[in-house]
Amino acid sequence: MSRLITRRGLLGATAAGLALSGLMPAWARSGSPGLGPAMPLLSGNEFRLRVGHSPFSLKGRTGHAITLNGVLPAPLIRLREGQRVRIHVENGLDEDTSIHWHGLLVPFEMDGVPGVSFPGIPAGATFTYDFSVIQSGTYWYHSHSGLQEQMGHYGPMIIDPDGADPVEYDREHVLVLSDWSFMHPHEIFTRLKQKGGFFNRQKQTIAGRLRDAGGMTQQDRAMFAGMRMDPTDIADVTGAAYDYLINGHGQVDRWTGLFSPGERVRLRIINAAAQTIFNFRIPGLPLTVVAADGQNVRPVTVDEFQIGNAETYDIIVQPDTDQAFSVVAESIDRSGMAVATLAPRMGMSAPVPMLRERPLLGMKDMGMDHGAHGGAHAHAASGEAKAGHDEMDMRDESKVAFDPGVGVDMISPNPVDRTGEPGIGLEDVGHRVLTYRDLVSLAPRADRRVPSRNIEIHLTGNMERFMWSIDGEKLSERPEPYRLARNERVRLTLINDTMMTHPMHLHGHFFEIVNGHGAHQPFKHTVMVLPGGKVSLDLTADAPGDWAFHCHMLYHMHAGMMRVVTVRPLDGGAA
Ligand SMILES: [Cu+2]
Repeated sequence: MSRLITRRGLLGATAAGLALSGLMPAWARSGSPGLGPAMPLLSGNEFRLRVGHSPFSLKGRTGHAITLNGVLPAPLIRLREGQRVRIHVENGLDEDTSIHWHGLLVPFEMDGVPGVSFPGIPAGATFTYDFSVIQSGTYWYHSHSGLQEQMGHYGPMIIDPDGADPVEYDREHVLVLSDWSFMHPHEIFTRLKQKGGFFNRQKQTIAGRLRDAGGMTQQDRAMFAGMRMDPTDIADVTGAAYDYLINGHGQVDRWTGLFSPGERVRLRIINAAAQTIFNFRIPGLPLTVVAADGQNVRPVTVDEFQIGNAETYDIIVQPDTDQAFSVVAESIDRSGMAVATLAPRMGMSAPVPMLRERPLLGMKDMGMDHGAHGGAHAHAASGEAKAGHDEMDMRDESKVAFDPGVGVDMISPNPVDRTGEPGIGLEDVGHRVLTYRDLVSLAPRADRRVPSRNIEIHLTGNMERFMWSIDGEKLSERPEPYRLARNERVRLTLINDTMMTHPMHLHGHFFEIVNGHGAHQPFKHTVMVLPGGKVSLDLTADAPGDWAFHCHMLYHMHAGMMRVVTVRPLDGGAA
């Protein structure tokens, strides 16, 4: 404890009070009044972060965490648009570490990806990140070394706008969603390599499939069996291995955010999970989305949204009654959930909904388009949509420009744009669910050029062998980088040739999701590509350097689902 006090004392925080709360940063402690001037955080032009080992306790059990300044999640960093910041990161581990500032537009040498943009921070060394802050919004930061992120190496970052904030609010909270396991991440990875579906305890047995009256047709079942796939393979690490956290708290030791009835409360929601996509809702409260990935959007009100790894949403809720509400972040496969409480006072609680019925994958997730009402999912599949499955080639090599090896078990025969869909399992939940097509940028973009070319990029894998790649090649095979000319306007079309949702992240840039909103296409740093689907992204390659482009599922990235995007020349203007 004395070490914690000393360290925090150096940071200028109110040391004694904090030390008693152990591993939680003050903003994440159970019972937060919200972010305010008195809340300890890291801000200003210069501060330190120390990466180290800490114990982490949950449900009476203690595990081993990798933390920054001794807390999980890591300290809240709050900066202001237009400022410059120097952040000294000291590596107290006995292995390399790094920090990547997720969504921040920084010179590539400050981006923090070992082997791509800098060498990493060796054990015992200190690296100073030094950059100007040229944007505002809700972001986060995390390790880009090995599997450290899974063990707690992640934290939130807020950048206040230089001018007026278009979003009005009376109070704000940060909600960091994450997944925690007492199993070491290397062991999780080993198990996944042994069998892709290792953690799927929801597998349908053959008997169960036959009994499942609302389930799949005979042909659907044959398709899945033929491809050695399981329609319940929605997530590869599940509640069997995970506890799901909000601000470092599990379901039992629940985090509470306070409000006064009638206030406009801004919630800054960050999915910092290693391998979990969440469905987020607050039963009883409409959610007005005002920003996505830190970028302001026209307010849109929904009842639920799916949030992929590394995405952030800012929402406004306005509870006007003297009651508590449950904040629910359900894992996409519904094997578990994180729960927090919004309440006027401490000690209040609200009912927590049951986990909903698990979703099943269907033919559309295999990249088969059945038209507008073709029974996209096994739930809804009916006899009408089955003709022709048997003849469908699920691995037609003529559809791709690369040589698909053993690492590619499927090539989507007919991938469709799924940006108008709410995400796996949310098609029929009976209330409003956000889709990417609902996102409209508040400000129009400056670059009105039409993309001069389209780069087609296939997200590929072999689910059973837990092999993941891009265009059939793993990063370790040293594939050619994608080369963009500086200031080029280009379209990337991502095609998902797998049956999992991949949250794809490009460093150093915001791309726009091509969603029909013209100059107001939403800016994003991370986009979920639905199974068997495709999405087009427009991009102005205005950041020279070498940038990581990868799936933000930690174990997919670790398995090789990552590439380098090179923007040249480094000096001068247009190429
Ligand atoms: Cu992935």
